[in-house]
Amino acid sequence: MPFFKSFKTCFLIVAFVCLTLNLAAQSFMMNPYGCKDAVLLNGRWNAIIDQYGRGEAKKFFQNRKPQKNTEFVEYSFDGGLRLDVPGDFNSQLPELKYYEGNVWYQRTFMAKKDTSRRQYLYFAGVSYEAAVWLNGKKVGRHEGGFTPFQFDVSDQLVDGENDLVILVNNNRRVDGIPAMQFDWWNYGGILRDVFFVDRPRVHVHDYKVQLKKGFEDVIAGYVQLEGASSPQPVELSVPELNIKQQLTTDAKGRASFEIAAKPQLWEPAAPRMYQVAFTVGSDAVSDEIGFRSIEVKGSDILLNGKPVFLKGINFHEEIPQRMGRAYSDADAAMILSEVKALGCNFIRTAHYPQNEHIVRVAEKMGLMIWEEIPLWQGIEFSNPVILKKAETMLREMIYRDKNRAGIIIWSIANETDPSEYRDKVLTGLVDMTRRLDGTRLVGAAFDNMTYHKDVSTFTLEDRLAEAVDVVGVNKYMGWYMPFPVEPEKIMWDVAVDKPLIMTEFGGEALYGQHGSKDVAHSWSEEYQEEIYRKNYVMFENIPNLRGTSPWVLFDFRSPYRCHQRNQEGWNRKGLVSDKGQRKKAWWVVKNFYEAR
Ligand code: GCB
Repeated sequence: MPFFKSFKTCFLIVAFVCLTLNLAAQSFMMNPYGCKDAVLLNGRWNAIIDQYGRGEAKKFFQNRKPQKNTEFVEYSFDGGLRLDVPGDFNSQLPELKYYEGNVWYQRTFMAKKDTSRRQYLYFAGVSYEAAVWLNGKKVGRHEGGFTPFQFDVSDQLVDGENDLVILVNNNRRVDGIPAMQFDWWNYGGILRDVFFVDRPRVHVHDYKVQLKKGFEDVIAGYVQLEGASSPQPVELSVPELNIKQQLTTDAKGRASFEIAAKPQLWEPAAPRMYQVAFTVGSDAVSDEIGFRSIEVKGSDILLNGKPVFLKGINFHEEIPQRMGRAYSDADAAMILSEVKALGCNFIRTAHYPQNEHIVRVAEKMGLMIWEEIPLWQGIEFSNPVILKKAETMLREMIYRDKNRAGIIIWSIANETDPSEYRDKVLTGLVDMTRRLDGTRLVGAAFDNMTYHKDVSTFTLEDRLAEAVDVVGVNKYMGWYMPFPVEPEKIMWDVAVDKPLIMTEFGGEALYGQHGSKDVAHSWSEEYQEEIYRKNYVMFENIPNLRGTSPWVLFDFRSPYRCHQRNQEGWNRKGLVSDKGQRKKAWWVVKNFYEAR
């Protein structure tokens, strides 16, 4: 059929174009935070709101100024809106609160043109799509709001003042990840740090330093140089372990190593970290790295060979009091101090890779981490573009955080419905995760359990559950599903040969609202408190329960939540209100964790 043929051809072309465009963002450097040649470009940037998306046709990226008397230019970055970077744009102006669309950002920065070096622009996270121009020339684009990307701009850079323009678009899209609907605010903008990095031509691009799988006394990994066309000497040092190792890279700039060492192992009670540095010529990058092992044995999770119960909590990358995205060390400290106060040793950074400040501060506080890509409900798995995008996001997440001892579980999805396409995509992602990093566990969160009334038992039939190491279960007993019988009578027969983590449970309450513990629509602290009490009773009947992670730490903003009196655009399942007040249920959770 000619139509089919041309449709197919057309589809292939579109897929190819999408792919090549995405490749414009190169593999990003490991850890600009530890690189002495990285300069932050954070601050107040000029901005233009481009609601109808006319800026590309009008060439905003040229940032032109009129050159003669007869000329005018119908846009200007100067003298108008200014936005903070990092930071979402929605929380910076009342009229941008609900905005989804194009925003142009512009700033200048000074640089020295030096062809003996390489210069990069590194973006820690822009939501959802970014296109970048330097001095009027396009350097590339990137899709996906929660992982870094970078461009080598050595060729476009000029001596002196450089003009940088970014087009950010946060429209939701059917073939996006996440897609058209999700239960959190669609914050757009340059959400995370931006760096200009000016490094020697030969420099450290990537490295991995972790315990060798199966050994607690061997540190293994690799270093990958950029710009090396012949073998190079690289020094690896870990002073507190008396390691000073001279490595020699191969013709491709790579050196692998295995070093006998006896590091004190990282664990929640003593999150020991070591200074690690790689030096090649005048280039150096340093990191703080912890060493630990994580594995599954039967239904147990073993941390450093010992069974561990994950006392967790979920949260979004949001500062509720500021009604905006979290982006700094100070934000991380605010969120995570509340996590620690609750008695947790585990967090689930729902539902996407959160910024590196959060991951690193959590790790230093001794928190184990479940990190997830934003494959959240409603994904069009039959669209082949989805697989490519998901693979890219997964690769970028694992790549960025592979040195973090705190990360123990890579999660590939949250609440997806089984289907031929979904099973194929997600089991493929499980395999890919294991190929990319065989040292951590693979998980996913499921909400498709079946309740069998006759035997008061939950089961789960899902091929994906068979594929993962750890099964996460989201079940809102007492909220979306009333308890059918007393909680102590409900049995769980879900993936019993594996560890099960109750990755989400809870219910909504408006802080300060009091009412009956038996009436859901009282939205009261008492009802929420009772939900937790009952769930903890039910949990006694989950033989393979190895962790719990209530939904959620703070009330968070969400367009899903339209109850004008009790929600007002907030998901009220927080144990803590948007103003930072602890609800009654907070204490029930705390007591549960203290007793463990
Ligand atoms: C879920 C989702 C989470 C929602 C939550 C809720 O199952 O995973 O993203 O926010 O339920 O509050 O309904």
